[in-house]
Order: sequence, then structure tokens, then C-alpha cells
Amino acid sequence: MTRILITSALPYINGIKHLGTLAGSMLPADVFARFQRALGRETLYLCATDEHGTPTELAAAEAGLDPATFCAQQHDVQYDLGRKFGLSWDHFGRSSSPQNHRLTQRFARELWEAGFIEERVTQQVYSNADKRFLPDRYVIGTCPHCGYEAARGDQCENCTRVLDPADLIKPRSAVSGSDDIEIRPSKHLFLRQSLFADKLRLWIDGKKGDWPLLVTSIALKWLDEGLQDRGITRDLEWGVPVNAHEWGPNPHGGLPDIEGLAGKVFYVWFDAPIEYIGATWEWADAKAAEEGRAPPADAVWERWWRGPEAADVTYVEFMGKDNVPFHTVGFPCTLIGVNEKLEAEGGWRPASNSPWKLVDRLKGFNWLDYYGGKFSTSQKRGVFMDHALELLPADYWRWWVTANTPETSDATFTWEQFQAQVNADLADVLGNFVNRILKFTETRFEGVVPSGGAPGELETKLEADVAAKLVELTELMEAMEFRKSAQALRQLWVLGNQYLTEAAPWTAIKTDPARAAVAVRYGLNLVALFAKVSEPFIPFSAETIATAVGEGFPGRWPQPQGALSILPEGRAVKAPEVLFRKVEDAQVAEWRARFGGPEEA
Ligand code: B3M
Ligand code: ZN
Repeated sequence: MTRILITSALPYINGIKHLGTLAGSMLPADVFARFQRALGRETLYLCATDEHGTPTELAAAEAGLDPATFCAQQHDVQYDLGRKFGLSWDHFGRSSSPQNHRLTQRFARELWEAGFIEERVTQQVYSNADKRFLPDRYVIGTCPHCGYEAARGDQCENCTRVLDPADLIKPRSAVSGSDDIEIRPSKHLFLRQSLFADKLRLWIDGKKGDWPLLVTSIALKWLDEGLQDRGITRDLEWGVPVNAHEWGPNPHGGLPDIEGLAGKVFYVWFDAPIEYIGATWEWADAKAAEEGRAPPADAVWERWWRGPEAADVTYVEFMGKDNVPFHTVGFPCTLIGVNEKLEAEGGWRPASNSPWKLVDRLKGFNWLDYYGGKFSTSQKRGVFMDHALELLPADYWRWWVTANTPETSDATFTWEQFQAQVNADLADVLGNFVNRILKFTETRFEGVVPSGGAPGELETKLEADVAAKLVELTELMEAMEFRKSAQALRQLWVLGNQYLTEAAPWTAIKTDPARAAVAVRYGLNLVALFAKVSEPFIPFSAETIATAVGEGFPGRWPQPQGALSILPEGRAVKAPEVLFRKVEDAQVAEWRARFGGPEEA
């Protein structure tokens, strides 16, 4: 039996996420997790807020809060919105958790002991006005290449050239605007990634054909450009302290005090992916606490990550394309380094000294944008998770986003296309079908699944068509082809509608009640089937539909044989309230005005 470990890229703590973030990691991960659970596989779907880094410190300051308070609040906001979107996380953790502090420090120690970490003195921009070091992108000035006056220290937005803050003419702080800045030497730790280049290439080459081309090509491009050693510490206050004792006792150990590193923290991209493991530990601790048990031994959560016990785990990661380098190169380097150290210490021994798992399947996505332009928090362009739920139930968004997953290319959200698609698929096809057959059962069959009558040619054909489509859908879901899966699901719904139109129980009832009974029975079984296969996509509506035909929820993923023999004859059923209201033209006009339209793109 396979176990499935699923993680989606960790949303940054600052700010509510827009539909693009949902499309590019969290939602497909959820669809996949729900599908895997329906198959009966032991599944662990984890996510967390990514809480460290300069943007967090600045956002907290802007909100007038210390980072810890700010993050605690924002974590709850994101957790709540995720739940309302039906994201079925087994745990939604925090990269600032004690568990992640411990793991980050432990991995750093192991890398250090193995000689994979080096001390270097780097030149950093210090702002006297802000009393802080400024990361490259928080230094702005005039681009030496094109003269653009608001170029960022890492890259010029205008001519796209990569810059160093020292290149900028008239540099100033993006935080305060002050030009009272200076270059100061500062000591940092570097992970010697270049040592692992060959191992990485071998590993990534082996994933060709298995991972999307988008993913392997981004990863290989990084390797082709020559793998650079990576700075893994920063001059910030909010984060995992580099000098371990500054944080508190860590039974897993941390780095020794290194001169010149007091008060510094690990780089956010060093500790954030480690939180995938941290969240697993948090999950185990939370579960124990809920059941009134003491925190479990490491082995309890490590069985998802290492040792012979993890041999049956398939680890699947979901992310947007910008995150791919960090997951195919950055995080694997951390783990490969730690694993090499363990190996050097006398070969793998079970559990306590076995290697950590690297990702097995990595699904990367292109962008979902808004009328061909970027979603923008600052310019209030596009739909964000909180507003989306004020307008319409979660399933409308889940359906549209999944059906338009930016897999092979970027996709774009427009209100017009959204309206057309949810009205056609959800209201006209699925909603109408469920409603039609259940209402008819109530008025003509006393609200029970009718018995009697023999299936005929129409039913034989329906069974064959449904079985074939179901096989196709199941394969597409296993392959994580979400856009095509949504298409196959829609085609299943259409098959139901076509059948009902042809079988026309409303006509048959007048002349041949037995024929009408057969058609209604098949129709109701289609409803039950739709509830099961729609669950990963539109879980809230699927539950309503399952309940309408007296089925438990969530159900098991159906087998092609017997897919239309779910309901016992005589079972009482009941038409639900309107499943999907249509999106009206007036609403589209209003929302376009409120959230921005093509004009501003
Ligand atoms: N916090 C999300 C982003 O780039 C970033 C992912 C971290 S995954 C470890 O939007
Ligand atoms: Zn420029």
C-alpha cells in the first residue's frame, strides 16, 4: 500500500492570497489529496505559512505590531480562508514553529560538521535612517543601463538587467526613501551547493519524462548556469537564530556560536522548505495533544520522511514556476548534504541515521493572471481569497480555477469567461441534471429510488460510456493533469444529461411506467456517482448532492464496473435547494468595476 505525502508551496504570511496562488499550488494539491484519500490511500496533506524574511518585518512594522504578533494574526486569517475554500490540510503549520526552529538548526549543524558550510564576509547595504541592513531589492536607484529611476538593487524592472545594489546611481532605501546608506561588511554563512552539482544533475536527469518539462527545464537551466554557493543567513531579527542558544534549548543541537554571527538569522528560503518536515512534526504533536497524549517520539512523524518505514511513501510537491529552483536545487542541496554526512558516519542505519526523502513527484505551474496582467495587492487588481468568498461560494472558484489550471501555459482570469464557464458547467449541466431528476423522483416516484423494469440498450450504452470516461478521469487524476481531469469530469456530467434527455422518463411515465422507473433509477445512480467523482473539485456541492441521495460523504472513488449500481432500490431521496445560482450580467459588470477590468491591464 502506498502512502502519499503532499505539500503545497507555503504562502507568505504577509497578505491575503489571490486566485493565482490558489491555482498555482494550494488548490491542485487539495484536489489531489482528496482524490488520494478517496482511493483509500493513507494521505498526509501539509501546508504552512512562510513567516520569516524582510517583507514580514516591514509588514509587521506597517501594521504597528511586532513580527510575532503580526504572524500569529495573519496565520489565523489564512487558515480560516483556506478552510472556507475547502482546503483539506491535515495540518496548516507555521515556519516559525519551535519544531521548525529545531530542525533548521539541526540541519545547519549537520551541514557545518560535514564541512558543507563556509563563513564569508560580504558587503551589505546598511541604512542609517532605517537602522537595518537592506536586502538588494529594498535598495532603489537609477539604472546604470537604461536610466530608469526606480530600479531595484537586484534587477531593473524596466530593462530586466540583473543588478547589484552597488551598480545603482543615487541609491536610496526603499523602506524610508533615505539616501543615508552605506556599504558595511557583514559575515554570513554559505552552503557549498557547488559540491552537489553532479549528484543533483543525476537526480534531475532521472526525473525527465516524469516531472513536467517546465520543471526539469528550469532545474537544469540553473545547473547549466553553474551552481553557486548560497548565502543561508541574513542580517535580520525575525527568524531562526544562527547561534542556536539565542533561541533556547534544542535537544537536536544547533551551530556552535560563531564569531560575527550573533543576532543573525537563517535566510527565509533556507528554513521555509524545512518547514515541510517541521509541519509533519507539528501535525504529530497536535494530534497527540488533541488526544491527550504526550508529544510523540520522532519516529512517529519521521516515518513519513526517512528510514525503511518511509519506503512506501510517495512525496508530491506543488508550486508555481518561480518556486521551482528552490525545490529542485536549494532544498535538495540541504537534504543531500545532510544525507551525505549521515552516510559518511558509517552507512545508513535504520531510522535514527537514515537519509531524508527527496521529492518524488514535483508539479509546477505557470501563472494565472488577471485580464492578461498581474494580480496586484497594492493596486487592488484582481480577486483575492477573502473577496472571492464574499461574492460566491467556494465551489464556483474551485471549479473555474481547476478547469483553467495553468499547466501547459499561463492562463488568464476574466469575469466574462468565469461567468460563461460556471454558468454552463455548474448551473446548466450539473445543477440542472441533479435538480431535474430529483424533482421528478419526488413528484412521480414518491421520492424513492424506484425498482422494476429491465435495463435496455440505452442503459447498456450509458454503462459502457460512463465506465470508459471514469477510467480516463482516474488516469488523468493519477497523472495530476488537472485541467484535463476537469474536462473529463464535465464530460461525465454531460453523459448524464444526454442520457436523461434520450430516456425521457417524463414522457415514458405516461405510457410505460416500468421504462420510466429504469430511467429514474439510472438517473439517480448518476447523481450518486457525480457526488463521488466531483468531491475533489467541488467538495461542498458534492456533499449536498451525496446527502440528497442518502450517500455518506466523502465516499470512495468508484470503480468502473458497477459505477451505476450504487443506490439500493427503495432508498429515500430528496431534491436539494438550488445547487448553483447563475452569475448574472449585472454582477459581472459590478465586479469588473470593483476589481478592475481589461482597461487597467
Ligand atoms: N513562500 C511562496 C511564494 O513564492 C513561497 C514558497 C515557499 S515554499 C517552501 O509565493
Ligand atoms: Zn534598466
